[in-house]
Amino acid sequence: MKNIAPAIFPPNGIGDTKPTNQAVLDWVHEIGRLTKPENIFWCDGSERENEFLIAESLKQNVLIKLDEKKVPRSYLHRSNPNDVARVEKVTFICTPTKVEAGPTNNWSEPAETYSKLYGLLNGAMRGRTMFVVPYIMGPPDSPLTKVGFEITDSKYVALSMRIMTRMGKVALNRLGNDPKAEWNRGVHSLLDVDPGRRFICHFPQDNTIISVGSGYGGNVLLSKKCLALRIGSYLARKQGWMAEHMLILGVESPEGKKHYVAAAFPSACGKTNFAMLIPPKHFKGWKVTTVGDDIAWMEIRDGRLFAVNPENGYFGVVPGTSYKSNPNAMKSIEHDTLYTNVALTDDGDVWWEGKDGPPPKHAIDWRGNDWTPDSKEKAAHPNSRFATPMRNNPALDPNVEKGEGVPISAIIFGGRRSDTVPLVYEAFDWTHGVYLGATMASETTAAATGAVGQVRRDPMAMLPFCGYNIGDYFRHWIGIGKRLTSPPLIFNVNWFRKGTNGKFLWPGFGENMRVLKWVIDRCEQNGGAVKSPVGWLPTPHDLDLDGLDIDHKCVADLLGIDHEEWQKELAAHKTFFDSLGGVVPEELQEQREQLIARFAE
Ligand code: GTP
Ligand code: SPV
Ligand code: MN
Repeated sequence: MKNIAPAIFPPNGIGDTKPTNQAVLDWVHEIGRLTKPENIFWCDGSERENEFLIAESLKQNVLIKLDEKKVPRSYLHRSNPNDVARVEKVTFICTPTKVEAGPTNNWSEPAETYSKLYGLLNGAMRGRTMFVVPYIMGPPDSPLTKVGFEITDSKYVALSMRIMTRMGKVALNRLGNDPKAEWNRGVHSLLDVDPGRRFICHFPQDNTIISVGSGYGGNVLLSKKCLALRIGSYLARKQGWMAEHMLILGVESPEGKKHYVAAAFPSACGKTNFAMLIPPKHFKGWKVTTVGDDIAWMEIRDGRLFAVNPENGYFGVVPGTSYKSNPNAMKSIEHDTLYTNVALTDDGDVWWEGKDGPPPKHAIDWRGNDWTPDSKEKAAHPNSRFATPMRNNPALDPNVEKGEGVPISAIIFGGRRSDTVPLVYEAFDWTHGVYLGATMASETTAAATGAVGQVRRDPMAMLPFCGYNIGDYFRHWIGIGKRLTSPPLIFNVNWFRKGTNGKFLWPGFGENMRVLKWVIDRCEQNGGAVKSPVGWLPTPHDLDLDGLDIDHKCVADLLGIDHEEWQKELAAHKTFFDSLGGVVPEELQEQREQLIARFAE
């Protein structure tokens, strides 16, 4: 069989920074004996190492260099067309009992799963280089920060990890020499990128992840969904903190008053865009800054919730990104960016559906085929992504490296709902807020394989990422609220409500500042609202809509609560809770009854 990842042979001084921690060395040698690589490459995160890996990747066609003037120091990678998104049906939580994984996860028995995976890994790296990637998640001096090691036979993974995490020596320093120190073991092999031999398995009790048969994003950058969310959420519950699928942004008023907000939207539902928002002209003097665009790790201090972004870069959705929709993202990806599955123009630039300007007359599509505007296929895959270091973001928050994190004033939940759910409303209290999160739903997107556009419940946007029993996860949320003396206010938003013409009612993107402003007003106790069965609702007058070209009817539709639609929604909440088979905490069942009662009033 063809070797899809041939070994590379670094000169002296590259790839030879061995860790000194004996536990790490023992584990690497164990995986080496199993996978039988040609050689071992110990990553240190240096510039020289990066240049060498890029040069070798170009030779092996793992990367294509983009035009140096158009997109400096940037590259295109094409993944296998059978391998373009997360695959939830082959993602497993391998806890000793099925109950620990709970009703929303695929479960498989740990010993059997290790044995199956070790079988697949046996000799899997023959003729390949095994990269050992040390990394930390979180700022170097944060109490929340975790150390991980990812073993991989993919150069694309090694290069992406350098962007997405703080990688190399910084991790070796943080780990030190204690053989009992806590660190995550991640093993990844492309195998032969066969969907039939693709598994992403998590062993929370062993702080271990094994991923085989994929070379794509969330399946293989084990720091991200696997460690920071699935294993992270498991550790968070055990250790009393939170690991959430949330962006973190800072919002500063013209008077200099600053709040931080965290928001959980499901995959490809607007976190990156919201985190990089540029306020419209009318909001002169207001400033929004990005702490993180995908993951928040939060802990309680002085009765408040503090958050850090464990990541070092953004792995963002490309299609739809333009100077009109998200200028900060566009500036972030103008240079030093690793693109996956976008189109390549004849002059060495990248292109995608929704980019500014006219489409190119000819391009090479994400599969590597000729493409013209008349082609039936999309030029860029709908889940094509950029990986770019967060330091590229012109709106990066100054406190992003702060070890203690930033204090969170509000938590926002939101999904992609064409009907039923209003633009914004506020929970009556923390437990009601947990109910909003627990019952949120969203239309599925291209971020995971499977049907797109189907409404499914996605509690706290964590359905694919909660590494343990969802009932215990809800209990953990309720428990956190009890420990907070100044809890964040909790909101729900929906940028995606549609009118009878099938068009979005709300302009979204930068205009979401208008909703964010109301959220901040509520935090400052000076925003108006009316009581509705679902929560505190702004009236059209409570939202600052000055300078926005939107008619009254649209605003009324956006804020409307249609009782018929909500009767269906209430039934869907019940169906969802029932489907979880008795794990839902009593507090949330009570919330559901209170909601029904409010509708009956
Ligand atoms: P993951 O990285 O998958 O977790 O996704 P994300 O939540 O960061 O999603 P992202 O911000 O990349 O948005 C994905 C899609 O939603 C893109 O196609 C955007 O154009 C679209 N989108 C984002 N914000 C808005 C908005 O306010 N309104 C509308 N209509 N679409 C939006
Ligand atoms: C998501 O799907 O929520 C992502 C992209 O953030 S991936 O890292 O591929 O999972
Ligand atoms: Mn995500």
